[in-house]
Amino acid sequence: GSARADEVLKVGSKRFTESYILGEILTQTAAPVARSEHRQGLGNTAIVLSALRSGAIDVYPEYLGTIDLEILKNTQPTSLEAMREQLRPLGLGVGVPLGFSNGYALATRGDAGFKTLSELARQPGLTLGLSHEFIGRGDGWPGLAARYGLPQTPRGIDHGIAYEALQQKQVDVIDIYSTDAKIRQYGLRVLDDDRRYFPRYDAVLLYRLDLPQRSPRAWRALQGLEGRITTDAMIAMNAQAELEGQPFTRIAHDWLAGGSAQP
Ligand code: PBE
Repeated sequence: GSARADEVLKVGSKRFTESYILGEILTQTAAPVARSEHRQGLGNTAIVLSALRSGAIDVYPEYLGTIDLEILKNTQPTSLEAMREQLRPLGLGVGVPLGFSNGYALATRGDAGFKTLSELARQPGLTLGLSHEFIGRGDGWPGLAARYGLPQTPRGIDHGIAYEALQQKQVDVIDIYSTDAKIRQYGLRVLDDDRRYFPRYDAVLLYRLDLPQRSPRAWRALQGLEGRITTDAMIAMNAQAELEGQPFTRIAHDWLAGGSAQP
């Protein structure tokens, strides 16, 4: 629109609903001060990360546990300061916590009859339908199965159809993202991580360290998002996309319009 021509911001996102919405929020936030564009739904973590490292994008929304255990391959939860040290040689920075977290968990239909991940170890006949990325990740299935002694062999399933497959009893357990709108919609039971396997997945910005100098006004605009998105607001935006079919651009626009009116 009326963007100033001298600054550029290339935003990326991963291929799931929330990432598209957050990518739009970043893009629209910088639009008054930069030529900002959104490279939407580029792929999984590895693909979006390589786009960031190559300079195809400047920034994307990521999650602390993902940076720690998947990107940096740490085997123990690491402090934010230590993650910064590890990211610096890659030319990357992490910051601007957005205000909510979106973690992994496993869930069943509401009437399945158990409450904890430990109980899954005694249910070898259950069918697990887990998203492809989760099955392969260091913070995903292999470590989870080891921690809880889970005997099942999971089936790979696209997260976009997981809730429907669970509802239709094609599978008995799925991995969920804690801000998914369909958890409540379908009345699912999110299993308690009683052995504390999963880390925190606070939403943050992962960015190229050259961005703040190269596009300072765009960067300042993005910094203004710190702490602004509550868990409830994120779930509501995910619901607008997944349950109401609203376009990501409008969801982001509406949140920015309402968000800036709030104290
Ligand atoms: N998630 C849930 C994260 C990890 C936990 C899908 C939001 C991600 O890496 O995208």
